[in-house]
Amino acid sequence: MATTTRTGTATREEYLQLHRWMCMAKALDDRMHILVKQGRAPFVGSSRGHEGIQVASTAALGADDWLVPHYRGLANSIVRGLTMKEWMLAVFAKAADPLSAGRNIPGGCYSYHALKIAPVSQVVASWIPKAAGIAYAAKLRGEDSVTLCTFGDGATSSFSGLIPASRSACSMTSAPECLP
Ligand SMILES: Cc1ncc(C[n+]2csc(CCOP(=O)(O)OP(=O)(O)O)c2C)c(N)n1
Repeated sequence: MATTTRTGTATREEYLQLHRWMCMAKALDDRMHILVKQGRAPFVGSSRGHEGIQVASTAALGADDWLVPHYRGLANSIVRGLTMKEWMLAVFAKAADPLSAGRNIPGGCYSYHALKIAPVSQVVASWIPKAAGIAYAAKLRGEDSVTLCTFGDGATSSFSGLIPASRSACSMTSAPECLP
């Protein structure tokens, strides 16, 4: 769903949908914390407190755009179409898990090609050059798409070189990458 924050241009139903996505992410994240405390899930890369910005930024994408999210990007993925059931199939490492067929770190590392969610990594900032590459590939193919890449503030400092390199790659090539 492409939407906008300008007053009067989104419908009531669109605003409600944004709220539903935020509530869904919060509920799923809360459940992950419970499962980890119970020893039933090994890990949670919590998205707590990020729901608003993740939902708002991802809702502005269209179906042809790519998402290259932070490992805390559960709400980003929910807006792209990830369901609670699919997430839990990954958490419990089931073969039907569409993210990685039960083979990846649940709650941290995954990808979902059909939803245009590029592989998520725990290696801080490592996905930023990947996003620049996806954006550049789209430009070379003449596609009218953008790539949304998200990360934490820590990724902007100690591990960098990657961000300036990705930014200058995008500016030199005019690749349509969005680094919020
Ligand atoms: C290259 C690398 N160095 C160190 C770590 C260990 N580590 C995991 S999370 C994290 C903090 C990252 O901070 P930030 O980018 O702000 O994201 P946050 O998790 O706080 O949302 C660190 C240093 C890592 N995963 N990858």
